[in-house]
Amino acid sequence: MNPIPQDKQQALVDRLTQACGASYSPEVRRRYFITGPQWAAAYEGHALFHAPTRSPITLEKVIEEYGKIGIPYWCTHDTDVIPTDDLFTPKQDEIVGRIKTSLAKNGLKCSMVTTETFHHAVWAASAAAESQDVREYAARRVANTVAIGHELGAQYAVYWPGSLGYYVQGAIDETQTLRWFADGINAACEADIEIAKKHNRPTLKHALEAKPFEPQAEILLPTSDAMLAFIFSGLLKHPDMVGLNPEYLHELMWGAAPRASLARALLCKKLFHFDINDGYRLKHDVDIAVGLVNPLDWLNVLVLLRTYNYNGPFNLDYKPPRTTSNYGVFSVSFPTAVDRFITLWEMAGDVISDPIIKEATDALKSGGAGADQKNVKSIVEANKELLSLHELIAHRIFQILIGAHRGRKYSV
Ligand code: GCO
Ligand code: MN
Ligand code: MN
Repeated sequence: MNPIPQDKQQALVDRLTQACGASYSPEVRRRYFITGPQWAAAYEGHALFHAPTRSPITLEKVIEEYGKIGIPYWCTHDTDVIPTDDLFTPKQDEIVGRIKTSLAKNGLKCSMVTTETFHHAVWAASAAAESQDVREYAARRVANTVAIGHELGAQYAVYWPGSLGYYVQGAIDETQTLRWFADGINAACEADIEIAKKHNRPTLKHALEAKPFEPQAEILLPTSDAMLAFIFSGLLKHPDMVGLNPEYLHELMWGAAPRASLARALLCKKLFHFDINDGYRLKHDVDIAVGLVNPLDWLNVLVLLRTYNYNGPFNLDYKPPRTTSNYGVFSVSFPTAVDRFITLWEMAGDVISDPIIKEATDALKSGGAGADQKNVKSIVEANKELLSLHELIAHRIFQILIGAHRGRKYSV
């Protein structure tokens, strides 16, 4: 094998990406409510045990490349684009101005803004820390993010309270910390009501995001279900403004069926926003791109969301692997993630309209004939043969996933 010269490597990656085929045009991609985070494209490959493998890129570059791919919406943490020390200063306005120009130039819209409350030293004891100074600063920060959101035309604000928890038990009172956290969300909603009035815009949808394991050792709101309980706890002044931003992998991480988590959020009318990615159960937050680990599960998730007309954003919250280059982030990572999502979304439509699945599902709902309701044995007998349809439906969904429903099989 001949080593590949460095100046020929991008061309090779491009040729093989092209050879994969089955990609969608930017126009087609723009029909979906797909959002691209600043932090995902700008992720440099660093982690606790990992040095960066990619070089820094500007917000202008991210927005421009998303535009070329056909990702119609962009979202950001406040400090992804505005250094912490520049917040609340004229530099902030200057940067927000640059974002506006860049979005307009590349035909993108800002969908969502989120406050970084996990990275900076000020959040060492979380945004709901004992210190009133920290909590007041947190309230100013979320209000500032809401203001930036309105300025940029966003519809959503997301909160990932990753540092709401502890390493050692006993030092904090969980009930008190959760009350303080509620004060922060209340401050964001109250600020939103005022700012929205000034801008003559609807208020934002405020979406809480749970992650079970990191970065604290113990997390106070580890799952979407915990957050539902929090929303309905009576601590929030505007519970109608607050919902969820579940992340596929965060539900999978603790061992849940993400589809069932989403179903519970849908039932409560709290599925506002959805972070899409992939990974493994009971591992750390590997943030792999959608469909690369669990495509069958993903197909089923999208069947649920299509069935119940979810119309919020699908946010590409994943981390391009450290082995992908700066060039690869936009030539391979993002376009292929978007295309897998679109394919799975359209396949979910195939599942919903599949005549075999439809007939089997209807038959199951009709139930078997002739049961004597007072006789348990008779109820079992009446439904016994029908129930084999459960497994047949699962097989049919697999067939749709791999194209076997269109006659794909191997000649052996
Ligand atoms: C993660 C989290 C974050 C949040 C983001 C939004 O995987 O670490 O999901 O990426 O989505 O902080 O607030
Ligand atoms: Mn996320
Ligand atoms: Mn994650």
